[in-house]
Amino acid sequence: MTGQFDLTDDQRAIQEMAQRFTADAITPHAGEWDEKHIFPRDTLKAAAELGFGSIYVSEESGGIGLGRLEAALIMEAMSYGCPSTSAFISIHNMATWMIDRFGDQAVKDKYLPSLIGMDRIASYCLTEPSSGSDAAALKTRAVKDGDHYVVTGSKQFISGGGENEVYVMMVRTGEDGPKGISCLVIEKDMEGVSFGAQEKKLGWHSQPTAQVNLEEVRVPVENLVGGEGEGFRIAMMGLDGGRLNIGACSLGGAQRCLDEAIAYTKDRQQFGKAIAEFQNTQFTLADMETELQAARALLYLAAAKVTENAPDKTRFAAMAKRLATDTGSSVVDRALQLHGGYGYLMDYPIERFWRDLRVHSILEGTNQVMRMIVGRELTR
Ligand code: FAD
Ligand code: 2MC
Repeated sequence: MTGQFDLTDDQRAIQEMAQRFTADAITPHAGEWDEKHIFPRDTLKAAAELGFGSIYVSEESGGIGLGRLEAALIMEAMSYGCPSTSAFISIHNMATWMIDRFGDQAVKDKYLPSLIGMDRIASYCLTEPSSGSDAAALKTRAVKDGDHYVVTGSKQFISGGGENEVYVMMVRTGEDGPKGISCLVIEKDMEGVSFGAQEKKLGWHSQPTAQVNLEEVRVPVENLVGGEGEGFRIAMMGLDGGRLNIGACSLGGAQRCLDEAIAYTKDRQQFGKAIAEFQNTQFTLADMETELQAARALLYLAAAKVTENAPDKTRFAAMAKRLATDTGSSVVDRALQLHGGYGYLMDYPIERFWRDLRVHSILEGTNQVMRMIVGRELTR
């Protein structure tokens, strides 16, 4: 019975590899990346050398062809050091997978080799200034002109905006609503592509976020991923996996803060004893551990469902993202409380995790949208 709920030897090996990479290449630097807003391009390249730029890209296309549970394990491990950097790698994986899964051979040949090695990095562009949660209302328009699309519009909050070379973008080629949306690969250097100023954010400081503007950008028709009108479904299928990864990033960050809180409360003395000896501390730690394990169990189950393409995969991914991100933030908040005033200082890592995890309840679909997906399916 327990075997069914345990990781396999291969999964443990992948997890350990990601944990080792994190301890060596991420954890020692994450505080500085946050404080100085450093985008660690060399570390991303090193992650790609382990296959982490193409985790669920097929082996046939040069990826490492793993499942979504393995991807979650890698994201969770890297978030133990830096949720912001881990989530950035997740977004690249989501966009790269969309090209591999839905693109024809020409678009795969054009982009996948450099994306797999993270020599070029991919952004995922769905959100617009006037369409966030209501993603199917997007307005960026692509009009066919011979063997090109001419694209005009604006994408808001794009992770990697201004830095990344490749933008996997949802654009309108047809009617209003989801059926008029297509998926196009647009390059940073194409004429008419420009970027807004870098956004100043509460967290996620190790990665850039900017508006992407398109002014009559001529994009070859061969850059279409999937057929015309299939872009919304492709975008949503990308997010089924992305949401698992964002949940996993919250789990990894929260686990780090739980471990920090255990060590701190065993060391810190008040009223003549370690604060870990107070029943309140032990009950708080017990709840943090229990809730984290419960969220992790749901997330791993949801990941297995996405790998298997189970009919209820989207609902499970939404439930897992909602629970893991809310639980993650709540665990980190309690870890901060257990550190007292020191938790509020940048001398300790907790406040960075508190800031980094906050956005996980908002992006890749707000947690209200996650409830909408689940509630709709339950009452359909
Ligand atoms: P809105 O949709 O305006 O929502 C505002 C509030 O209303 C929310 O609380 C929401 O839950 C609530 N709400 C809306 N509709 C409903 C409803 N029907 N029922 C109940 N409540 C509702 N997008 C990309 O495409 N690519 C990226 O790389 C990317 N990176 C991001 C990075 C950062 C740091 C941030 C902050 C955002 C990023 N986003 C990205 C955008 C993100 O996905 C959106 O912010 C998110 O989907 C919410 O959209 P919105 O901000 O327009 O909020
Ligand atoms: N897989 C496959 N198809 C899907 C799907 C999924 N997960 N979700 C929806 N579809 C299909 C759906 O079946 C329907 O097709 P059909 O009419 O043929 O049945 C079509 O897509 C339209 O779906 P809905 O009718 O559900 O569309 P609606 O407009 O009502 O809204 C909603 C769907 C709210 C779930 C979607 O707009 C959404 O997810 N909004 C949140 C936006 C979001 O997550 N943004 C994240 C941006 S990325 C980011 O933040 C990063 C940091 C990278």
